[in-house]
Amino acid sequence: MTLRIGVVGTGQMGRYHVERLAGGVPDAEVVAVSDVYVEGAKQVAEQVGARAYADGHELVADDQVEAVLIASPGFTHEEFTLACLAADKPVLCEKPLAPTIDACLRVLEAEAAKPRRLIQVGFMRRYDDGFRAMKAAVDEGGVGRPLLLHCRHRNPSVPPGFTSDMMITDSVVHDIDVTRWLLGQEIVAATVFKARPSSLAPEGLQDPQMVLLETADGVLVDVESFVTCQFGYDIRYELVAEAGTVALGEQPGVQVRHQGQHHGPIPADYKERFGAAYQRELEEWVSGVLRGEVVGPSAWDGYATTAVAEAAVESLTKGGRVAVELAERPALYA
Ligand code: ISE
Repeated sequence: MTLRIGVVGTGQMGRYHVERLAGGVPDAEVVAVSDVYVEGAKQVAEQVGARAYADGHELVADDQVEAVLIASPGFTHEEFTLACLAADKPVLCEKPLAPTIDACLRVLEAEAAKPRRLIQVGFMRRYDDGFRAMKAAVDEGGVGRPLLLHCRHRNPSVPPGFTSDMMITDSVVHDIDVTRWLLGQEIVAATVFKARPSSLAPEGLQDPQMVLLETADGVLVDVESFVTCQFGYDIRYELVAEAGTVALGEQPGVQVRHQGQHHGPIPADYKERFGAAYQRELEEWVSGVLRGEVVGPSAWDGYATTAVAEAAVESLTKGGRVAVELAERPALYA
């Protein structure tokens, strides 16, 4: 059985997903793509033998499309997820679910009225072997109750136009989701501290930032977001618990010791570091939809992450600690 998929957005992430879906995800077929830059959509469509649309709503309405992957800009995610809900079509929406709390709540309200979940949000770290092993170690309980979580989220560089706010809404959102997923708790406050900006960062970019998150049970999480670190894509976590620690990424890849030196690889970017996670995310989404279920990160996870990100941006902008107050969790996401 094959799942016929439409991909909205043929920019960098959309093309990345189309290549994976068409090139190696079992039981997946890309039958349509869309982009407001329709020439770009046509190029991608021709490569995989799909139809091309300028309007994502026409793609969602296409009766050959059974499921949708949204990889268009974040400000369009609300309209396209709502269109998929109206058409009763399962949808994998790249993060963020939507850029604002209000937009996320509108999507939640629409999905909560459905008999089953249709939305999955693209928090792909949950599909990474390292993060899954980290969660297994925490859940096994041998190290005791978590107390602190140290996160290092470093990019070597960012594209032109990347803003200080985007360091949170585009980058730190992954650490916010991992924190909620790893610890099984909501985040109740965010405080952002500004370091001395790197002289190698674009003019005006507040880089690095330290984001301090507080969870409902009192675990403190510090996230270093440094998006112009130059040396590579460096993701490192250390969870500190009552009787031990669980660490990830301290020495990525194979370490070579030779002639009194040791060295190892550092990924160049997030696609290299999380390529296998993106692959598993797509494989598990497709197989789940073919079984009639959507079990990955939910619209609630997308909403809660956007709520924390909004609080962090407010702290970045105005200073101080900003509390996070979530709406009541609908039964659909119990
Ligand atoms: C990018 O969009 C990602 O999703 C990467 O995981 C993150 O590290 C990067 O900072 C974002 O720009």
